[in-house]
Amino acid sequence: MKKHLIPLILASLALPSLAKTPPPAPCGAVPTSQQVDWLRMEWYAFVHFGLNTYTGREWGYGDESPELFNPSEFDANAIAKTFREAGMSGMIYTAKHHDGWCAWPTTSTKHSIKKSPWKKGKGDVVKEFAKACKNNGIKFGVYISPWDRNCADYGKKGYLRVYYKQIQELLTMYGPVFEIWFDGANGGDGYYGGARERRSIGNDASLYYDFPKIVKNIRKMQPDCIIWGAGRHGDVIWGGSEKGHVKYPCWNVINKDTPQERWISLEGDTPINRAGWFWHANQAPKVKSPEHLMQVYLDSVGRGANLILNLAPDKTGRLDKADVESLLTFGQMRRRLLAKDYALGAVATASSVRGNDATYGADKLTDGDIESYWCTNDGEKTGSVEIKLPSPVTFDVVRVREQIRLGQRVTAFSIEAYINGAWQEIDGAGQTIGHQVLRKLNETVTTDRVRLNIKDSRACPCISELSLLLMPQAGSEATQEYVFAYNAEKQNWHISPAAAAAAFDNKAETHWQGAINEEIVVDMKKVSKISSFSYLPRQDGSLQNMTDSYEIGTSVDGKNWTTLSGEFSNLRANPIELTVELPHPTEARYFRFRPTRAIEGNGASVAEINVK
Ligand code: FUL
Repeated sequence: MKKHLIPLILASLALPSLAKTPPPAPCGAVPTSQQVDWLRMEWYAFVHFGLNTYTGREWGYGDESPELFNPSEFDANAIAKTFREAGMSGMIYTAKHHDGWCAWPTTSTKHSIKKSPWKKGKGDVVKEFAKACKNNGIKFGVYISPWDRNCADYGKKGYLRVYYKQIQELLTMYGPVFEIWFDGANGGDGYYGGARERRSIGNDASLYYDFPKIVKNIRKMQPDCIIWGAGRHGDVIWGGSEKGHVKYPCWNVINKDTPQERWISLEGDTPINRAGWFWHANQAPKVKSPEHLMQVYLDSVGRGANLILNLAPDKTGRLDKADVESLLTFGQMRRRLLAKDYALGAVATASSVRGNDATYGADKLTDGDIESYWCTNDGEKTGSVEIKLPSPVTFDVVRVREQIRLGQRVTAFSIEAYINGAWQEIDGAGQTIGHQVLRKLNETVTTDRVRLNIKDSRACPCISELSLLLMPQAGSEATQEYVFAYNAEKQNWHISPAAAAAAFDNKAETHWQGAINEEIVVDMKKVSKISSFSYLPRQDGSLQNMTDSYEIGTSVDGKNWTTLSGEFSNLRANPIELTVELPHPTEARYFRFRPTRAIEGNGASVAEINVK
């Protein structure tokens, strides 16, 4: 019998062995034991490393030469060790990104590492990472892009054989894979074996790839592997933004409150560096600060989801120093946050205990055991627990956990503290709990009495832990959201049309709004050598008229132009500043920028353009 097919039996694992009163029936969908184990992993690394590392692109077109991949210092063990030191529980490697190049010696395509000079074509990055993870005691997972801009058969039936083969190789050649990632980006322009055209697979990617079949096969090959995406046929879905945050309230179920309700958890994903998922030249100033990472952690793991944080090796194969520094500092902050639970062992009393049975007593909240839980009688959807400490403690984060093996139940809760002789609400906005919530308070609280109020629940609440934690002091301020890759001296430039000045004002929050194909022409007033452009898309959260394809021209005299065109990749999910390297440094006094396509709508927009 397959483990993931018997959630009811799993739920019964939560049945306390000596209980006189039976536990409550599961409420709605319950997670498989694999999903529970996965949620306990909390956070792990993403590693984007492939041909894009060498081209500076976020999405390869599919025509890049495999010859580009030749890291001189790649050391998978050093990378896995860094992740372990940071406290991460695993890593997922982009074995194949949208450009179709395979980082293992696959038999499915010629577009692979076999054609790369690294280790004379005998290298295997997947193998090295899998081994390094094992040696360092962290789990290994793979990302394998369904979209393949290299394969001539992409969009046709033939590609599916290639793709299924690739999945099979990754899941049978490298030992246990804890998570397999099926990116949602699909179809569009590409090389496609030389056709250089736009291909679409229709609105429902599941129909083309046949995700139900893929999921079935994965269960056979690796029953414990968590499946990300796969058109919601898997175990986990995207958190909804590439900033790493998941929305709150955070339900780990889809089709909630219907007979089709199914447990699917969320994963927040984000790169540690604002430059993008792959490594980019001079990205150090764009690293997110440890304090910023802590906020992302609170907004993902602290909402009952997991966090996957990307670190991109550079052209040599090493992690970027600034990225590692921030990662390790955040890792220490997280360790210190979780190191001491001030509520542990506290005396606890509840408004009501299921069947007056000590098995479900209030003290289960403070016993440090994630499986035991306090629970009320069937039909009692509200209730409270007060904890009393021997002496006052100071905290500013409250962690609450539900016994999710019995389903996700709570919909509203609040926390109170007894301060100066009266109960005061210190958090009145709690909604869902799930595996865990980390509720950061506005200020520190010192008290010896805390109360958790369950204000509403889908069924009698089953709470396994209430912890009081203290956030370590931040070393520096959270970094500002936008740091430009570089700043050109723009004050003397003549910009036409004049309204386009908003794209040259050094302000990320303003943008020029124009039409597709409407040209912005800039006279920089003197001739200089230009080697790259950077483009920041509108930052107000709207995709309307967001330019994602361009033509750029440079000129010495304003009459004769050299032009270059291309796409700005992945802006729908991650609207960050992207740079365009010119083929070689070029003398120019004038440049022009022509938006040629928008993600949505018929207009164009630009928040900022810089040249270097
Ligand atoms: C996205 C991709 O298109 C990005 O390139 C990146 O791999 C990210 C994790 O997922 O959808």
